[in-house]
Amino acid sequence: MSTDGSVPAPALALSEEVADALARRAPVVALESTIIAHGLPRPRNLRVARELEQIVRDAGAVPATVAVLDGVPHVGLDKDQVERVAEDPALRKLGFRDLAPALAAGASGATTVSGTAFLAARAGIRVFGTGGLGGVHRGWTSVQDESADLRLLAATRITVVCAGVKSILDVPATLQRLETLGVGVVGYGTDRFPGFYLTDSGEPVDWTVASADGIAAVMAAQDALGGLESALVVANPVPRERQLDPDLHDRVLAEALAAADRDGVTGQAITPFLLAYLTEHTRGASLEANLAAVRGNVALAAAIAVAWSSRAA
Ligand code: PSU
Ligand code: MN
Repeated sequence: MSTDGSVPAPALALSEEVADALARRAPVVALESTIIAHGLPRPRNLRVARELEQIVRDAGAVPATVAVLDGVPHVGLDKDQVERVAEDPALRKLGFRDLAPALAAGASGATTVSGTAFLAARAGIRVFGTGGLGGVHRGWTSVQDESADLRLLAATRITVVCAGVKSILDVPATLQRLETLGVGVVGYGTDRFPGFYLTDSGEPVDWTVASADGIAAVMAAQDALGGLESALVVANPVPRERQLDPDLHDRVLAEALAAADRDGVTGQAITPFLLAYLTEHTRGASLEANLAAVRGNVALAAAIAVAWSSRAA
């Protein structure tokens, strides 16, 4: 503690290549770690973590996977650290509000969309690629479970590329909340809001943008307008030939929700529970659709980061 009683801001540990890229204003893409640690089955998750970083590199950008390790917030992980995130069963799930207690306790955890978006923006990263956002859970009127992702994106100037919100959620209610919170939503090459495992959630989206340059233009307009430091959600559908069969989706999701209810699964555990249930009971088909969505999102995030950095040049 300094003499005036204030505590110095905890330093973000940037990987060397991320620090270097940010200093050169070269393209950087933030990646979350919860999807690796809690959203995908082992050992596939480690291969996916590496593959996502490679997709970013192949597009000419630098990957910045975010996690908290031994009380230190990391933006950009080395090989061993990526391995630890994928393999350490003790890693917690850290949303934005969990960061301070985790830092103070010297704890380790994977960051959700809210935790990742916060730390990435702190580091000066503008583009983030993920799977599906958290949102309003079904049955909200009795449990009031709304992901902290929404509140954080209302207050953080970052562009999040996702395949919509996870279809395990109440999608129309989540879209309403994004509207209330002032979070911009654009469909990438579509006027339909994607449904994570599904190409179309059944809901429309008001704005359609057709290129990475077009997204960068929206980001520049956000900055020129000023005002609330809200995010931009780029909703990028999984290709139709890679989506989960919609009938299978609806049937197994209904079973999953009933199982969660029966087992009393709530709070932070519910999202990983439902994702794992779907993977098991679709014999891996939901996992393949999930991965196809994430790969596409990360590739698009990298293209946007490249377009954004060439605008700044
Ligand atoms: N998208 C995926 N898999 C995931 C998640 C998103 O494809 O595991 C994670 C994200 O980290 C998101 C979190 O922030 O689920 C939301 O959890 P909750 O509903 O507890 O806020
Ligand atoms: Mn929740």
